[in-house]
Amino acid sequence: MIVRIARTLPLFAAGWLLALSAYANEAEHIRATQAWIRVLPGDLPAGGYVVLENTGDQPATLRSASSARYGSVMLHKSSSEGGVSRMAMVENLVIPAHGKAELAPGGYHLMMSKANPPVKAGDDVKLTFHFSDGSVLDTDFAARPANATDAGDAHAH
Ligand SMILES: [Cu+2]
Repeated sequence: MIVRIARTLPLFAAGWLLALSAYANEAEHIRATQAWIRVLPGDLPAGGYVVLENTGDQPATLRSASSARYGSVMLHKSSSEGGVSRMAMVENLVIPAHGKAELAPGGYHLMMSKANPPVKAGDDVKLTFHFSDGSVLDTDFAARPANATDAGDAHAH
């Protein structure tokens, strides 16, 4: 009996650890590129844009983002209906296996406000993405001026 328990327990523990590590790794498979922020004048919220690429065999679900620099970071989606543009909060953004999700002007974006200290064009701002399994991914965003339409040369490597 003792022998049987001794043999079973390590196997059980190993299987449990394997399952846990296979599960808690959404962020490991995500590559963030072309990360930039459009800084608007005054207290207007800034838009955050990035391409999230999933190199894994499982979909990854982005739940939220945060930053030490901004008091508030929200995941939004813009849409336009009959010439009227709207924004809605997004609970989840799924990045398909071997696919990507693009956060770009006019679509999904991060909406960031309450910057402290204020963010100006040329700054690098760290944001953290939070995935549904609790894993996180830190990404540096290049702050660009209000008239910018893409990541520019700053993070085009
Ligand atoms: Cu928004």
